[in-house]
Amino acid sequence: MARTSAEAAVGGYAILANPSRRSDRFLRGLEEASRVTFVSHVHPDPDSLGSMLGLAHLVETCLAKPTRMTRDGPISRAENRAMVEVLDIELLPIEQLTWVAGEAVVMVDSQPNTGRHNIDDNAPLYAVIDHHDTPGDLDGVAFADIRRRLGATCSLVTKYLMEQDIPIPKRVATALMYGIETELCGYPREAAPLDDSALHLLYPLADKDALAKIRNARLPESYYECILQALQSSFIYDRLMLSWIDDMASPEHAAEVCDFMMRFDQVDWAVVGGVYQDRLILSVRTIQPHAQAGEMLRQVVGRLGRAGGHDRRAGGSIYLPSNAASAIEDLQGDLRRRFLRALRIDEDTRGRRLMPLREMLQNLQ
Ligand SMILES: [Mn+2]
Repeated sequence: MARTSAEAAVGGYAILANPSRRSDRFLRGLEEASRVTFVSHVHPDPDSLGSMLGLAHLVETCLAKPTRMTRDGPISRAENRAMVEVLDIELLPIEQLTWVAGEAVVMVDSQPNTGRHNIDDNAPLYAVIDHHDTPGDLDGVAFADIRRRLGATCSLVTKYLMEQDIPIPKRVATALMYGIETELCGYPREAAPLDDSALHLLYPLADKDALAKIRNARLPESYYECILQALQSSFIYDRLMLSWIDDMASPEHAAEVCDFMMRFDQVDWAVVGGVYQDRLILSVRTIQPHAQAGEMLRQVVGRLGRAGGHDRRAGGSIYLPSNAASAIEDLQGDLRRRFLRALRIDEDTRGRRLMPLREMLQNLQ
């Protein structure tokens, strides 16, 4: 049955009986495309990778068009690298892209002009499919499907595949499932019923051995260096813990460390700021529901840089004109005041070290 609908689609409008379905409208707009290229945000995560892979499968199966998947910047998180390797996902670096006549670009898991892309402005952007709170510039985009309540873009892509009733290969199911899992199976959990129904569909189809390899990816030495630095620099202000890392080997370390720090049972908010090249990378987590962490971080960062995210997770980056220790300390002080103000914590609150200095010194002996 599934094969019939795929064949029918290649022939034209046969399956487009219900024009209100988003997946029908999405595919209809691509019928004249010569090729479809998928792009996502910088340092693509499993939700971006799974969404690109799922939609490429949809377009190849239903429209028999050639597709390309891309990566914007390096993939640094150990699990994400393992995902690309284990599932053998071919990604074209975004700076190598050139466009052919009639090409259509589909952006997943982010929106244009949010400061999360290096794609050139002339890209023939046809569609944006996303679930972030961070609003982007959708002017002139023919197809947009933005669902802010959804835990993962991969859930939306799974729904498109279900609507078109095409078989989902093991590799695609594994990528989609891992994409959803990483976005919502941790804690804090931000999930909608569609996320759960997508997981329910994908679980029996997914390659469990591949998932185990990805989930248990081995970690580089730099991860432990960052954890140590964060532990030594952490200060607690009421229900907020702030941690700094001087020098990170990868921009993802801020988020990895923040996931770890958020589990501390005495705070509701964890903020990690780490220097990566000429930027301070910020990561925020909260256990409070409906906290609008993305909006909070956007306010805190303001004109200093870019930020965005979800209810309980957010990230941002600030350009550093100088890597001098004093310049970074000044910025850290400024950000500390801004975070305290944003969370309505008394600005005169004296921070308490997570690890008392005396103990740190004693441990060295
Ligand atoms: Mn996502």
